[in-house]
Amino acid sequence: MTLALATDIPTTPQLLAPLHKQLGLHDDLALEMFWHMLLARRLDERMWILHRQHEVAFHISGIGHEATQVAAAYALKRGHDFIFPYYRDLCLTLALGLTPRAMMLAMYGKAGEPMSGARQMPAHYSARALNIVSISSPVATQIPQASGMALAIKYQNADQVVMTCFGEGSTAEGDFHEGLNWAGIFKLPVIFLCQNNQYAISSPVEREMPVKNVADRASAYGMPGVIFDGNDFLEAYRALTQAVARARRGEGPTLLEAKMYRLSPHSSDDDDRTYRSRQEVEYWKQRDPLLLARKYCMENGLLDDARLEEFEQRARQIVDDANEFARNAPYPPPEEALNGVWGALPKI
Ligand SMILES: Cc1ncc(C[n+]2csc(CCOP(=O)(O)OP(=O)(O)O)c2C)c(N)n1
Ligand SMILES: [Mg+2]
Repeated sequence: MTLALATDIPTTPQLLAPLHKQLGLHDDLALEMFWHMLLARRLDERMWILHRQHEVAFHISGIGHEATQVAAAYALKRGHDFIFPYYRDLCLTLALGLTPRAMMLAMYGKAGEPMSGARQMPAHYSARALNIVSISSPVATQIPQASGMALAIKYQNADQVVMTCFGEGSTAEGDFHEGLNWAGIFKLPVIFLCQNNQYAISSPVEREMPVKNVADRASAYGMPGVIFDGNDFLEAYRALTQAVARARRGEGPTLLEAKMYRLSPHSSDDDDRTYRSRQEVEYWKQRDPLLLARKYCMENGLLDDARLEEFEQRARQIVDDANEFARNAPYPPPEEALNGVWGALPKI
């Protein structure tokens, strides 16, 4: 009898099914999640390039947030549940069904932009048919709105849930505390998803709050606070599906805190070299959620080099198409500027 070397003995994780299967995701769904992360990244990168080429005026990026966002999209019932997103939710809203053409039309401020008729800034994602509710630019305003929607759902005995997203800096706003307080008192079916990317523009997290974790605040509002690795799309999916299930069972709200890192500057108007070192950014690039998801898919036989190349080419075609479409679209006629603002133009 030959004794197996210690290194030949399968470890416990190897004996178990791959994590995506443990979480109830079949291979195609896990790969589809990776695909949305990849497409979101390539679209986001193109937006940066367009800004640097002076083609568009402004970009605010979701690079580094893709794992948590794709997990959020897959944890919800699309077109049924309600989402109150924030400006970094490119991957979330894309995975929920907002099109790259719509996003590019918003970048260029062109006619036909379906979210606001090109009146809002880019990244103010919304889609009535997908129950993605329009955001306002003041941070955290979406939080009490989400609680209000959840109260309406509870009142009507519907089985929908509500999710809202925000950064950790926004948890210093009164709106955050009021929104969570209400949700806690009335045990509302709402998930508060904090995407803690460690900065609020140039302020590091230690200057934003006196506690270590946003999740620590949950107990003040009578709800669980759950921390997870926001760079890992499957750990994110685990946390999100649990919170969604809890809300759907009528057990009330959850405050989720996804720990991650903002890999890009705050926006196209920000130079992050003035407040954080390149070494720090390089360190976090090792935890880039897209790279981690790619590694997982490769190691678990969901993806190979040929399929990855196919995905890259498809993403490039979709991004090129959206870009050309928006570049060639006309601007809205000036006389439409006040449509949807005034019931009837005031007589002057
Ligand atoms: C009420 C309000 N105050 C300030 C701003 C300016 N502002 C826009 S984004 C931002 C940072 C928010 O940081 P965080 O909530 O952590 O989100 P992140 O941008 O890091 O994703 C600030 C201060 C704003 N839009 N609204
Ligand atoms: Mg932040």
